Amino acid sequence: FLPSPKTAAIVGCPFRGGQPKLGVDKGPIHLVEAGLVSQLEELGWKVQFDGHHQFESLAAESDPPIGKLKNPRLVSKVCESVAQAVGGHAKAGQLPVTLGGDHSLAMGTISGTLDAYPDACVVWVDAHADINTSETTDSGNIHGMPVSFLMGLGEKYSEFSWIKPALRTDRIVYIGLRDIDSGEKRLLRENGIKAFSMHEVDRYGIGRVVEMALDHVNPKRDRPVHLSFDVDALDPSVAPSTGTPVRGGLTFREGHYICEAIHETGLLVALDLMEVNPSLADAESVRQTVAVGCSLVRSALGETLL
Ligand code: Z70
Ligand code: MN
Ligand code: MN
Ligand code: MN
Repeated sequence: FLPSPKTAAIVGCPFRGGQPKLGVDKGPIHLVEAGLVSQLEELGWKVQFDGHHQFESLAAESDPPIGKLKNPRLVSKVCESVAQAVGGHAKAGQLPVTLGGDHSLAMGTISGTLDAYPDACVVWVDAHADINTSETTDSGNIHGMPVSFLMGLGEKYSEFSWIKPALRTDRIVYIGLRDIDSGEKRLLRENGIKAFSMHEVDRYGIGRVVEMALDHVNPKRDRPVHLSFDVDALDPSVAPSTGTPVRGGLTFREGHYICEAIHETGLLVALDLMEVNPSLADAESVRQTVAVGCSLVRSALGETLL
């Protein structure tokens, strides 16, 4: 799908409004400062990076909760601007690499991808399903809800009316789940959404899981793929600096294998790397998490072991 020379556009999104913890807005800055741009250039990519996006001007004067939704106007406006950025890069034939920031940003990134590639499918790698609706959420944190907004599940709010419910329930597949709220389990079941939890990773191994995941969303291997990778999919021993670490996660190799296998399809058109929080855990854990983040992006963009 991408013309040569292959160009990646780094979309740095220092944003934390979809959840309460400080520091996740610093994730993209650390990933770029660790040398991500030159690492991708060494893989042969042209890399466009015109600085991190600035969202301050989008802050609403007052942003009280709407129902249970926290920071709704800010999250909506930020995601709308991210959708414009990602969609614009994708339509220009570039591969947007969005660095978060919290995972509410995926409302923007996936909207942008589907605007440029309406038949795209999504591989969502995460400990969490992020499919709560405004009705099912306990936390009110919108980073736990982007998938439901993209699908048009749950109550509609005029503040989010820019979002087209463009994501079909059969065009997303999850890998790595292990911390799902009961309302989310029901939404997954009732909508027939395919998910490979850590149980399936244990049972089948990551190789067969990725193959089955792609068989579900992309049986003929002809649809563009958007990979949305929440770093908390990895085990906390591998990626400790994230807001909601959950034990029993993907190993270093399992995480990288997913990225490598999706690169091998030749179908990747957009990538998100989300929820790196350099304010959580000690300096060595931060260094390790940022390094793993860069390494996952390199794998998705073609770095091989041999
Ligand atoms: C919970 C919620 C979540 C990330 C936490 C947690 C969601 N299901 N996502 N950390 N990355 O609040 O809706
Ligand atoms: Mn840009
Ligand atoms: Mn997530
Ligand atoms: Mn998560």
